[in-house]
Parts: sequence; C-alpha cells; structure tokens
Amino acid sequence: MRPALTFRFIHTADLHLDSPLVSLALRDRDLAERLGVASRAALSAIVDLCLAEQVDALLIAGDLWDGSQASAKTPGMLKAELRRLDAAGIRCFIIRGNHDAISKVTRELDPPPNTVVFGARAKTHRFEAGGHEIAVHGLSFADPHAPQSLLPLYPVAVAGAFNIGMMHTSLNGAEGHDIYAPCSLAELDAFSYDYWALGHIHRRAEYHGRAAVVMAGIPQGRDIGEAGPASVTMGTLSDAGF
Ligand SMILES: [Mn+2]
Repeated sequence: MRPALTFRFIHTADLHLDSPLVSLALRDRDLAERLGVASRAALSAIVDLCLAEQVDALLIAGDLWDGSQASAKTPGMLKAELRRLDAAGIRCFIIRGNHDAISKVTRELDPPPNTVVFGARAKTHRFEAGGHEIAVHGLSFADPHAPQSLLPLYPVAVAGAFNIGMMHTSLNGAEGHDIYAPCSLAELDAFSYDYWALGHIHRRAEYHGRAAVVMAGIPQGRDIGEAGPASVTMGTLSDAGF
C-alpha cells in the first residue's frame, strides 16, 4: 500500500543496456544469452518495482545505455518500459553519463510525456506529489569527457521545495580511473539541495549530511568483477521529513 501524503521515488543508474559480453558468448551460449538480456531484464524489474510500490518518480542517473552499439531491440523495449511508467502516472527523469553522452548515443528516444531526458544545459522540473513541492535539477554529459566539475552549472534550489539534483560523477575519483565531473561530497552537501541522485561508480554508497547524497550503484553486474547483490534506492518524503 502506498503511504498517504508522501513523495516516493526510486533512484538507479548505470544500467548499461547492451553492455557487450562477447567473450562469454564464445564459451557458453546459454549463459551468454541470459547475460545478454540481463541489463534489459533489470530495467523491466525496476519498472515492476516502481509499479508495485506506486512511486511518484524514477530517477536514472546516467549510463542507461552502454554506448552507441545498442542492439536493435533496445529502443523499442526501452520505450515500452517508459510507457508502462507513463500509463501509471509515474514520472521518469534521465540524465546521460560518459557512456551515453549526447555526442555518443544519438538515436532518438522519443519518450512518452511523463519522461524527461535532460539536455546538456541544466534544467529544473517542478511538480507536486503527495502534497509536496518537488524540484528535480539535472544535466547530461554532452561528451564522454567531463574533466571539470559540473556543480557550478546546477540551478539554485527552489525555496520551499524538496530539491533533487541528478549528477553523473566520479566524485573525488579513484586511483587508476578517469575523472568525470569531479566534485566532493562536502561540495554537494553544501549546495542546498535535499537529495543528490548520483551515478557512475558501480558500488552503492550513501552519505547523510545536510543533504542525502546517494551513489546508486549498479542494479545488475556486467562481468565477473561485479558479482554479488545489486540494488536500487527508494526514498520517501513524508510530513515528518525525508
Ligand atoms: Mn559512467
């Protein structure tokens, strides 16, 4: 049952639809077939969860697509899943990361009315849900390379609203990995938003300061290095707070 007078959302990232698994296909055809559809199956499972939990919004914080080599099945499947959300009145907000930057994945998504795909210029979408004013701020990577912090490009918080920022970022970075839109937890926390919906790092992490800052982690592992449980994050805003 959906709790009354709440705003609820599910936050995910890094689905990497159609991540290539070529080497596996050579060894075990059955396993390769199951893994080949795993990223799409994960998206369907997340949409099922959104419907079952009757959330107000689904946030996808970058790298929804693995890259430009998307299978011919993916656009139709993605559209069908977004339509299932739309039919239930559930909003979907999507930003693009380094794998699916605007310059890289150019195939038109043609989203249903309740889906917002952010462009390279930061925008704010405002709506009301469960008696709460909500503002979702986001921007997409224009190119796969984002060596500078994107934080200065984000709009100021909307007064009186619950402010959510969506960002694809490597945070302070990790040894041996390229840096994408670097910024620190402290900078995000100080930015005056209430929730940061982050993507990029494939391991879930949450930080609670003034704001809740959450790295979603992957919902589905892509290779043997990403074994073990995976997850999405559900947030609830009630009159008692977040
Ligand atoms: Mn990424």
